[in-house]
Amino acid sequence: MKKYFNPERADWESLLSRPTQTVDDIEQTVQTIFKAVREKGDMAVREYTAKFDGVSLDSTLVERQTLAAAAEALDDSLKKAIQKAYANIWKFHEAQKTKKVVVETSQGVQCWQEKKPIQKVGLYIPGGTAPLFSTILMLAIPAKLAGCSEIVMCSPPDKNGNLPNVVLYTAALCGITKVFKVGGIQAVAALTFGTQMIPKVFKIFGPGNQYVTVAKQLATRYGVSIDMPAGPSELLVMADETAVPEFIASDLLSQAEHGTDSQVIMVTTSEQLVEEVEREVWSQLEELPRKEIAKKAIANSKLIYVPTSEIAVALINEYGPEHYILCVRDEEYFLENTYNAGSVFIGNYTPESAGDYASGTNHTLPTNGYAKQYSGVNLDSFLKSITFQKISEKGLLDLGETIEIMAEAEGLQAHKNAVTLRLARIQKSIKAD
Ligand code: HSO
Ligand code: ZN
Repeated sequence: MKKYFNPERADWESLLSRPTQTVDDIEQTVQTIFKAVREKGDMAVREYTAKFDGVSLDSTLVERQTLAAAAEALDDSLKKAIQKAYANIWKFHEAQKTKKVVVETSQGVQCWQEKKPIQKVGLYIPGGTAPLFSTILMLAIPAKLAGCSEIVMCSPPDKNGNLPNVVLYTAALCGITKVFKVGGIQAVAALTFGTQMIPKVFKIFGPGNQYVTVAKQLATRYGVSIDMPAGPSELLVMADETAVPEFIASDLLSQAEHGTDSQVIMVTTSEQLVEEVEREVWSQLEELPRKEIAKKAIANSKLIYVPTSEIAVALINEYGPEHYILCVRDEEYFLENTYNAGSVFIGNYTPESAGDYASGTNHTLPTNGYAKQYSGVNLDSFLKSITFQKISEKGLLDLGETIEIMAEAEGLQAHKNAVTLRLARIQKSIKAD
């Protein structure tokens, strides 16, 4: 672990920098696959599935019976856990519904704003050694609550052409009916253009490796939007002498085990904690099944001592962590003054794992400093706000001149006419009465 004691401000930028990822070589591959899927549809999707996932599939669609049967293959304890997480995530996201905003801005001028669902959404769930089925809950539940009418899920098949039962069970529980055994760039391309089997969607959600990330970026050039630019997992723990070193170490390792490129940082105002946490990390690491992965991330991790809370908060705001754990006496000070973080976990008994799985908040969050301008996935990610207005004759009589003057000043005569013609008719009918 790298240790820093009261680093100079001038060094913060390099201290907090994330490793840059090279995308140039990936982009060429992504372009080729997009072109093939656009031109040949499912045939290309199946070809790339054979090439990258090593399995030839007649159909990429998971049959309804297969979805329904997955429940039988799972332990009751796992199903109960998923259901409990489901209930909490549902509750928290349901509470994010807002009422429509109705305002009469001036007499006879009614304006309102109402949210409508994005009709078609695509959810990407990565595969690999440990598929994160919890992400299905995080994406499908708000999609359902928002009222999206087509929710399509894509996830890469294993060598036998299957998806794990827990993935199928969770998808079925969330009411996803179209699940495709397609992963990687070809999945994102299929969701972007649509194939004979896979519907084209309006927005694509979900994490993925570098290939998926670049593919999602390319999708935006074809008019499909995406949840956010994704990057490796991050955690920043802010701790003072009230923090428990073992707990901090366990939290740092929980993110480190995601991948060798995970970013974990502790900022502390207690010099002593630096040594204590380091010792704990190495001892807990030895026991982890994924220690080889975690070790690499831990080797790049940083333990930073700063003398005051003011300096700590400035540093945290400059970094903008995806996950932010706060184990300090003066919680209020940090909560009030931290502006840049994806999701905040407060107190010694709030591990980040709670938000990753089951407390109710979403775990799809901005990384790479995007917490400065992006929110994590939430109910609004699946909605659009539409504005409406209805103006009465009286309303236009009152507002018309304002519009005419402004249109004239912008040199847009047709805009002005659209008002003038109507005002003339209203005035004529007043005279006739
Ligand atoms: N911490 C991950 C989400 C996750 N963790 C899923 C476990 N399963 C990114 O926020
Ligand atoms: Zn996690």
